[in-house]
Amino acid sequence: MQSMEAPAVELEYGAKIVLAGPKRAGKSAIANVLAENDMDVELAMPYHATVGVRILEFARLLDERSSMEVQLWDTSGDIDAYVSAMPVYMRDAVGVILVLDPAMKKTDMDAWFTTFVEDYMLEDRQVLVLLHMGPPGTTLPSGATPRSLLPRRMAGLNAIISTLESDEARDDVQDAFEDLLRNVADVLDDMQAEEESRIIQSQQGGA
Ligand SMILES: Nc1nc2c(ncn2[C@@H]2O[C@H](COP(=O)(O)OP(=O)(O)OP(=O)(O)O)[C@@H](O)[C@H]2O)c(=O)[nH]1
Ligand SMILES: [Mg+2]
Repeated sequence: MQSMEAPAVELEYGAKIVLAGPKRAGKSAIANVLAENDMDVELAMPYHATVGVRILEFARLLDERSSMEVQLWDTSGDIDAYVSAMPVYMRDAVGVILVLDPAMKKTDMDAWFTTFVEDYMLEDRQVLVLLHMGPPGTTLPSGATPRSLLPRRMAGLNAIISTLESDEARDDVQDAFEDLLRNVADVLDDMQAEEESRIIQSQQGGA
């Protein structure tokens, strides 16, 4: 049956977003939640290391007039095994979700940031950090915040302490993801505006 009031989406963005972080960090579990966009994802699944990369495609509404076709690249945390494939994973990526263990050393967090953000010259607003607690039992120092857990140069990034254990916790992950997508849409707008002004300048230069 056709709805009389189909939402009038005027703007459709497309974006490649890469999920990166160590083995067993929870990337694939998070990817499943984001792609399904519902609460019924099976969590108690046995761990299966991702081989290479798994690509999930889905659409998300950003606001009442724009939507985004998301291509989510759920990469293997075994970066030593796939080091030669990394440029392919990152090519044309406009957003990165770093899934890190909040208990890992700050220097290790920093290395993930270098490899997936700095080396590809992404801006802070193109990054979301999930300090992922994963299964129950993980404990953090009392009063820990993303700011206190992250190394200094990552302290200004959008970051949350995440788990998929409750509806509320999953909602927080979804909200943070949607904030990332809106930031990515802004970046795509800026890139297009730059491209347009470059074309205008080159036309004026050629006149
Ligand atoms: N209970 C529970 N289990 C989780 C949560 N997040 C991840 N897991 C489980 O932790 C294990 C590892 O998670 P994965 O998502 O497979 O880890 P990954 O980062 O994709 O690992 P690689 O593919 O090897 O890089 C899996 O068994 C998940 O089901 C969570 O919030 N709660
Ligand atoms: Mg995986």
